[in-house]
Amino acid sequence: MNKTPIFTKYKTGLIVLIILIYATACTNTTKTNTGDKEKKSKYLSQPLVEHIYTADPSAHVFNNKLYIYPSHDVEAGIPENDFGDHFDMRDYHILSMEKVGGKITDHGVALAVKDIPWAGRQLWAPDAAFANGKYYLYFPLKDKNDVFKIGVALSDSPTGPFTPQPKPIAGSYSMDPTIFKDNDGTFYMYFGGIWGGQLQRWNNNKYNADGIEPAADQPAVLPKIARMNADMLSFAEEVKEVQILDENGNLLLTGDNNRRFFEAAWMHKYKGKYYLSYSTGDTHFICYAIGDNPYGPFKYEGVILNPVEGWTNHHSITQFQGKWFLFYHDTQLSGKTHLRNVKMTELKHNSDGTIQTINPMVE
Ligand code: FUB
Repeated sequence: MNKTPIFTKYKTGLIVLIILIYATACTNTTKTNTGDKEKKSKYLSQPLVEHIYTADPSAHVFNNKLYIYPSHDVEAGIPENDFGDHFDMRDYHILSMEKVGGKITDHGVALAVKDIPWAGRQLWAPDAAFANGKYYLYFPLKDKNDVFKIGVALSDSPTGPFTPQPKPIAGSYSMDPTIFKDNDGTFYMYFGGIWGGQLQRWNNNKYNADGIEPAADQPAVLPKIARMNADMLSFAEEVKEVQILDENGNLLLTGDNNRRFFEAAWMHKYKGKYYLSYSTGDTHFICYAIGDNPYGPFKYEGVILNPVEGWTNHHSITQFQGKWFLFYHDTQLSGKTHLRNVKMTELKHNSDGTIQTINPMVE
């Protein structure tokens, strides 16, 4: 009887099998890569950094370099609710870049909750300014009574570390501060946000823990403004409301969810006009309204950014190296509302001063 060893007997078959297994494995790898590529190509732009979660990008150019002041999202394990408890951020990291598309540097922890004397919890969307030879970081934070106030911290460097003032800015409340410098050198702070941002609790600058939004057919809660003192640490005037009007000159109503202010105010100036942009929150648009001075009134004009992946939509607009850019976030990396990633894309003004609407998804 022929005693050919089993390997020799089935040698050719085995080799063919091994080749087939290897080929299948390679095909699967290629498929995964193509899938990733396809997934990425759905988005208009890609996350600026991937090593940490970042959101609410406020961008500024200081000394010809672009600095982004974002929230630093973390997994706090807190269930999602309408108060935003799941956004339990503890510190800020500042990002910078020398040119569009270039290397992005994370400058590490610039300010942490544990170093803020009046801190309760939740470091939300910050903004920054340069004045008096110093950099000022403005941040919203709940105090020890769980009421949002706005704090300020100082540094000699745009990237910190920042030293917080012992108390919040007197007269400040709610969240999402943005600092705008007009051509005459005057700084203004816009702020406020409803629901978890607690703005509905404030009426005529007085706090009522039970305050709610007006009825749907009544004028909506409005964002707030205050001129800054030269020290950049205090308001120079009583906080005022910023009116946003419809095409007939009437205040936008609470029930006009596609257009009324929710949170994330930003101000930019273009050809002498003042552009107030903001998020509509539960309808997820970034829209804008135009006025003739920093206080408004502002007339609603349209949508800058359609809804992104994730519940929140939050942005800033800055000119850098001759072009205008929109900075925004979505949840491309995590698929989770509270773990976001910042992005940027070019923003274009039309010749009539309107802004071209941006779609964050390509398909
Ligand atoms: O990041 C926390 C909050 O989510 C911000 O303050 C809001 O504008 C929204 O983006």
